[in-house]
Amino acid sequence: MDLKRYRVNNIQEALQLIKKDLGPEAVIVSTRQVKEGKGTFGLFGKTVLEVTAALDQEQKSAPAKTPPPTQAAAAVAYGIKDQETQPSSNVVPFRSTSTKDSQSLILPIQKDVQELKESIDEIKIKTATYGDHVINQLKHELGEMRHMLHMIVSQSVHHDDLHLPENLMILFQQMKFGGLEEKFARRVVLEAQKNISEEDLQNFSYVKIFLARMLMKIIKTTNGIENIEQSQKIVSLIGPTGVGKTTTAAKICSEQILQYKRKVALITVDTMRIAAVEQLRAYAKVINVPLSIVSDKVELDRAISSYADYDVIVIDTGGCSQRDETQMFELRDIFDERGRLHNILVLSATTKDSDTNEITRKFGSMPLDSIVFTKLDESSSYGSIFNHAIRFKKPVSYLTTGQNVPEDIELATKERLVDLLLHISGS
Ligand SMILES: Nc1nc2c(ncn2[C@@H]2O[C@H](COP(=O)(O)OP(=O)(O)OP(=O)(O)O)[C@@H](O)[C@H]2O)c(=O)[nH]1
Ligand SMILES: [Mg+2]
Repeated sequence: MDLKRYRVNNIQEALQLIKKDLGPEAVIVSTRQVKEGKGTFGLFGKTVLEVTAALDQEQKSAPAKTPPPTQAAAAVAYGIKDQETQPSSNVVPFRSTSTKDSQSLILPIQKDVQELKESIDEIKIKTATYGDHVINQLKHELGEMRHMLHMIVSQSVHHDDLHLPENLMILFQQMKFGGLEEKFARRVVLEAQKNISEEDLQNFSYVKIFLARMLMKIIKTTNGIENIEQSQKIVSLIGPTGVGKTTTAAKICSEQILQYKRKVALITVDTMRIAAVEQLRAYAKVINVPLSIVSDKVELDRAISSYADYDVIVIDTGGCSQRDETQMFELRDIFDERGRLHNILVLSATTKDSDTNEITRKFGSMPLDSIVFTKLDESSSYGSIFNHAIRFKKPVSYLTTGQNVPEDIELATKERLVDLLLHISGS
């Protein structure tokens, strides 16, 4: 067995040298990367490839003999036979022996195995350190959870004026954690306590369904824009910036076309921002509806008149900060109209209650016919929808649940809204 070791820059280089030195029947028995050079402990040396190749003496003397399958496969895999001959300048003398002793073949493999073991040990040490880090993180999070639990328990202790049977107390807590304001949650459970018998109060499902029915009476919905009685439905989407007015306008248009086969037109009063107009133009093209761009009430009236033979007109507006008096004045000038226009206030389910209240109060200076809650997919607490419904008594028309047009919109139904708070379908 002839065995040679080479230090080369790449495998192609090795193949050329092996072919030149040992011939086309040689096989590669091992490869590994090693540091070469003057750096301390070889740390800063260049990394080169160390390739060990072997040629069986019998093969050398009888070149026509087919190598064993594995060697043949290796030879093909490394393409030794296909390489051009090059001068063997990078040969590292190893051991050239003609003995049949297979030790010479085993030795480099043993060395490789040893190195592999060392690498694994190194990885084990690193993993152990990483494990510690993860465990510490988990411990920290566990500590935080314990703290939160403590807060929850101590909060419930503050309800010592609230003497509720266990099932009602659980549902009271659930509604509160779902974002329903405490005073509303209290009112609901106390009313339920008065109306449910002692026996039924022991039945959790019964109590839950009872509360669901109560909440369904509180919240109002419009069945999308089907509540609009006029033969031509004209809806305008108004609201603060970035809540999803334009996306929702496109979704409503699609719903009207696909589900009701109605003739739909789009109008935008967002003339200031080129990008916003382009966004709506792109939607109009995809949905295949005409689009008019208007800047004031006169132009809006003209555009509406031009769509006299359309079943539905959807009007998109530019985002308006409730604190910007000038913007609010301009919007009011156009949409402060009862009867003909159905104004939909678009609110994001991710906006905190206090902001939603302020927004609704400011936009409420115009007639608001319904509310759309967007971005339900980005929220985990839906009690604010009920807080809003209880506080402002405005019906909800649609819910949107993602960015996809037209898919991510649904009619707001009482069942769905109550389910968001009480998780009835999941129980
Ligand atoms: N996750 C999620 N994103 C939404 C939803 N509705 C709209 N968006 C995204 O919210 C962003 C703003 O949506 P727009 O429709 O442009 O909002 P807008 O109210 O018209 O914004 P302005 O005209 O700038 O005031 C976009 O990235 C939308 O894809 C929804 O239901 N869920
Ligand atoms: Mg917009």
